[in-house]
Amino acid sequence: MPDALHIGSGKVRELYALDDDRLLLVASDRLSTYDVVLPTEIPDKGRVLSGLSAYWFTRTRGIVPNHFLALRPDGRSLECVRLEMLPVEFVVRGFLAGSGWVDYRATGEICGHALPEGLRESERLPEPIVTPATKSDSGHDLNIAEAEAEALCGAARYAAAREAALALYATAAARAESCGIIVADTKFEFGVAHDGTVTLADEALTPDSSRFWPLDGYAPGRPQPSFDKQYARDWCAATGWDRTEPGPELPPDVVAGTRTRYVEAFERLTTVPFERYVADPGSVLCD
Ligand code: Q0Z
Repeated sequence: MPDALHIGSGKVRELYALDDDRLLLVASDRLSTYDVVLPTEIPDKGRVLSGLSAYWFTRTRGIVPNHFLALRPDGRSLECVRLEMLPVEFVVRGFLAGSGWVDYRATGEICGHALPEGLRESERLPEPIVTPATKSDSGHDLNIAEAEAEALCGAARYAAAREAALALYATAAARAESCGIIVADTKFEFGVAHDGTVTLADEALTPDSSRFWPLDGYAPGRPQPSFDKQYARDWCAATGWDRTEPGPELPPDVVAGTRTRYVEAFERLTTVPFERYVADPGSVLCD
């Protein structure tokens, strides 16, 4: 990236400054499971995630403004508006999974949302809820109460982001379900533009920022397989790996199976053949 200054690294993404007002988000082909980045890459994973994010950004502009400016010809880099980020992640949960299930089993609620008794693991919630989280020092997400998130963001900004998150989830989850994919939960990040507008940022509605489950075979009362990562995760678990660094190298068939599932999610959601996207990344955009 000769023309850009590297300003941050995520587990599987890199962030560059293009100038004072614009950033470049680059999605690598790295895969993280059980919080460990595996030594083997999944070819095209970064393109799948960038293409999906760009697809959702152009289709949800009418719900909330977002930071997306352009998709680069490599299909894995997004130019975006530099914002002042809100210090809170907006997790929307439509189903009971992950830390939501853990908290519900322990306390009967999630982030202060009282829920009916007797819900089963992976069950659809009566209605989607927002469960804000902050990044703890260890790098893990820490669920917080909505009142706490409101204090961290400011009440007006919190309300705007919260409403946008719920509306985005409703639109995207309905679309995904019609494509055979359950969006069990998803994480949004928002920032504030120069003029004060609360703006959707980061990646949106990708398999890395969401829990995607196959609708086919969905049954509450047990954990659901991840639409995209399950092959790799199952294979890692079967090796007896203790989930500490370094993770195991994936064999070629597991790499290929995992890639196929990422590409399948992309094609089901966007209806764009992945090969067309590679040749012309603009094919996922609208307007
Ligand atoms: C996103 C992250 C990544 C490491 C900062 N539009 C924006 N304006 C200002 N800041 C950000 C954004 Cl998206 C921003 N992150 C998350 C992404 C690598 C960290 F690719 N951090």
